[in-house]
Amino acid sequence: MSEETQDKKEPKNDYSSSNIQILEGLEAVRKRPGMYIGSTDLPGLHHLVYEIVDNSIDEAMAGFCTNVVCEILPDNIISVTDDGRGIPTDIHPKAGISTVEVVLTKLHAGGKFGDGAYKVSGGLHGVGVSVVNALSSTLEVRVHRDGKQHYQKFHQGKPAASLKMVGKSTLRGTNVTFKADSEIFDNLEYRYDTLAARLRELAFLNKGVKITLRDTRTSETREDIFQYKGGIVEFIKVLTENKHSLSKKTVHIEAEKDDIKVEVAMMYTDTYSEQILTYANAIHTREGGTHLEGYRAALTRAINDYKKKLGLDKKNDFALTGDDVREGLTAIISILIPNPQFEGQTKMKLGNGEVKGIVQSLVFEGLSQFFDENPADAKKIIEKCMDTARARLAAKKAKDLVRRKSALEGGGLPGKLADCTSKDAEISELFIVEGDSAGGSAKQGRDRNFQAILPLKGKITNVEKTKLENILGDTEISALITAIGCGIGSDFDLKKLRYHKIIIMTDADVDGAHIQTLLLTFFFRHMTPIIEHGFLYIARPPLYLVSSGKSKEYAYTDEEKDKVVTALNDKNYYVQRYKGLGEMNPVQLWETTMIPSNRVLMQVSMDDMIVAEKTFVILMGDEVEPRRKFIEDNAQKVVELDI
Ligand code: 1YM
Repeated sequence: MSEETQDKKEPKNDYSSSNIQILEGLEAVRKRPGMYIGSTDLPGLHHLVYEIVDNSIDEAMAGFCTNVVCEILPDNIISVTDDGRGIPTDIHPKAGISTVEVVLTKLHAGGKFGDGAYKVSGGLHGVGVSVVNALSSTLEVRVHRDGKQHYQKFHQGKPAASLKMVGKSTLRGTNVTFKADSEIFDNLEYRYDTLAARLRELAFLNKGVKITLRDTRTSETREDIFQYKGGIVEFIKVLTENKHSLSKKTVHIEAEKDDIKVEVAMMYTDTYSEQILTYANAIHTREGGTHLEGYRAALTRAINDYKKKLGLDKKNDFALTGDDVREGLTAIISILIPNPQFEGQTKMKLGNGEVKGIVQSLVFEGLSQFFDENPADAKKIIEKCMDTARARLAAKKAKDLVRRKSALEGGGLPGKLADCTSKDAEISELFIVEGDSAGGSAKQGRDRNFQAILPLKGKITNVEKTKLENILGDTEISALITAIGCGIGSDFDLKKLRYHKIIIMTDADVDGAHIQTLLLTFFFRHMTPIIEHGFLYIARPPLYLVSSGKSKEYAYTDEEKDKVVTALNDKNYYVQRYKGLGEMNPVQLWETTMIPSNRVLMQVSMDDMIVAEKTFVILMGDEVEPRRKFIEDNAQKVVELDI
């Protein structure tokens, strides 16, 4: 190792106030908050917390901080504390105010910009704490540094007074406490699980850093501590927990080239899906990008090369494709790059062109080395990939060409689909209805201008246990794929989506719940973007009809039914419990479950990909014990479905 690289690894306090560039004021942020934090709904609100936490994580990555505590206090006040160096308190030579005030009031102020170092974590847009300050009704900062404690308070981003020394301190670090401004955000109610998912992810990506999340909004304090000494290798362990791993060892590659740091951890399991999570500067690049491209290319090449090396090429004369080498793969790719460029529809795709080649060569070297050093594991991996390839080739031969045309290439629409007249996807809705009889009612009851009905007969294939090629053999699933219009697998194209609301409508009984889960598993595994974009919904048909004399009222929950009955104040009432959709006539189904002005729809979301992935593996995979435990733990929540 050269002197120079050693120098870089050693944490060094090289801060000098004059490094900070001052850009513009904060008025712009309050005028157009969406430009800076994406939105002013819940994701935007949570983004404020991530911006502050990112500062602490940057400090941890620089080697000066090991503890980050994030608290949700009563009244939805957020407090973030770290044990880093503390934001510098001296007077900034150019601005004539304290550096703390510069950091909190000037856009893009920060020693890390423009000086060649990484902005290691960075948020959705990496906008900085001044944006949080601008969008907070009050924000307080406390800095413990050089034996002193400093304090400053702000309102809507403007200092109430200048930074003051308020006492001595034996501590070191920064605390920021803020309340988001209700003039900007409609809803200030933070979701614990949303914050927990992101903080846990940050803890995996920044190995060793201890991140505590605490919620004291209610008398029952909730707390989680996230700390992973093994970093993304531990992340892989968690992701593959309920699956059968193919090898003992997790592949782990860590390397650097041209100032770009690349870390990869990966493991094969005997499942049929792939799960590759990619990050650039700790931002989850959901749409992939150049790092993913480089990784994929390296993986295919390294595996084919090693197959050749084992002499397996002569016997089986076929090359493994990208799909062959990714089946059953769980992988995390995390890169650090000085100037990340985010592109794509949601700015979640890494665009830096130079990254592809760098990731490709580093991963290729790392993988080849792993195979050489772990020949037993390597052999298992190659054999698994060759099995996949054989299955693919066999399926290809056997595949019914006609079905392929209709399911994959968008031929005619399925016969049992009652399509809507509108061709405008934005207003069109597809109801996936359990059973032909309910399907019939839905067809009669619907508004055919914008509502399409697809009845499903019985249960669809459990896709968790089935290869894609075989899934297409399920006529119900291929009708669904054709109706939706986007194709599937590598052909999937969201632009071809025919309905912006896809609504699952099943009976409120055990079978209905099962069909719902099978459908959710299918969408999660094979049409993830539909869920990510919020196009998937679950209809909530009423559970009861309470009638008394001429009055009829529907109730969607037990509590609602009790309320209705109490409100009636009449002994002569009758409660009908709907067991299935089929018990409702077309008008009732329309009035209660389909008419937009009256119906209850639950939007399917996946805040936490990791929890979602795990839940589907547990519910639909082949391990019985975790499923039993899950159902036991969650029985309370599904009791309503089981009557
Ligand atoms: C709860 C939020 O902001 N911690 C934090 C911020 C900084 C430092 C340490 C820091 C950085 C540097 C030098 C440097 C920041 N400093 C700046 C700036 N926690 C939180 N902890 N000394 C201290 O990067 O060189 C911006 S952030 F610009 F002043 F250096």
